[in-house]
Amino acid sequence: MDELARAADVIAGAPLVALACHVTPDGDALGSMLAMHLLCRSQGKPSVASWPEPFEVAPHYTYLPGLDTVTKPADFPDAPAVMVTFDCGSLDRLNELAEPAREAGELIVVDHHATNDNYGTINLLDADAAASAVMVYRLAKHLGWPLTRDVAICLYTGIVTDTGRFQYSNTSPEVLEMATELSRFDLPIAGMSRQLFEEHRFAYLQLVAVVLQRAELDAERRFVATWITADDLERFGVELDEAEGLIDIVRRTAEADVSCVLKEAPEGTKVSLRSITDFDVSAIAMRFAGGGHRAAAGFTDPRPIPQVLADIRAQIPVH
Ligand SMILES: [Mn+2]
Repeated sequence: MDELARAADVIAGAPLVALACHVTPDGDALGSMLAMHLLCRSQGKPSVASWPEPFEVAPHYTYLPGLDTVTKPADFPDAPAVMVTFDCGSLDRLNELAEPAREAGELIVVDHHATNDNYGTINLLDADAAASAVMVYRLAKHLGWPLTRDVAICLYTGIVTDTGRFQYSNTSPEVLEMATELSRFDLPIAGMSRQLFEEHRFAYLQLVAVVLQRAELDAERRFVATWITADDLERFGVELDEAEGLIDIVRRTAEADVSCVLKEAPEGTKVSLRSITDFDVSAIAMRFAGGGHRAAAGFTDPRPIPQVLADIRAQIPVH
């Protein structure tokens, strides 16, 4: 039996399905997990859904259906019979929920990261899938579980965020056909787009001005980088996860092929990398115990920003 059929069998037979996604979840992590949570509920199947502390949702994602039914990580089952993880390339991205994952009877990994290390008992992986939400969509079809409008909102959020509004190279016929089907559920597309991609607090926009002003362009390497310190966040009254989309502004630099944003976080320096050529930024992220895709990757390093930036720069060849 293939992995999709095995996953569907295990989920269909589970008394309770414990769902989790990676720490500081993005639109695809939350969207794919909540879609499965709502699908379970629509089938009368008990499920819990959670992610590691900080147990918060970035302002872009607060409209997602199902957020009122999620479970704090402290209340997550210790040893679930069936657990499913979403958009999570390795166990360490689950922080405190990695322990229940290790203890789970069956661990189904639903993911599309090329760097996924196959940590499940069933690994539903497709590096060519545009989003983890695509994998959930396939799983729902295989289960024969009909979509609902709320499920469609969650799945659409996963694909529209991971394809950069259907603009990145992962925008395949499959994902566009999926969007077509989802759009039949009378989705609030304009409202979601505004909240996901357009809207920011004025304080954040002022922080962006400072951060762009200090950006460094290394013309020889075609590399652009900037950073946000804890002082910046305090000065402007901005939360770290509000700055998630900063890389999408920095990577617009015409003179750069590789772009980088570094953020000072309590656990160290959080790094986002993007590439618009064949240069594989996930290879850099892997050197620093991170992961991702060829075109988009990241990692966290305990050292301060200047040292981390110097090490990243050294990995990028001079043209
Ligand atoms: Mn994803």
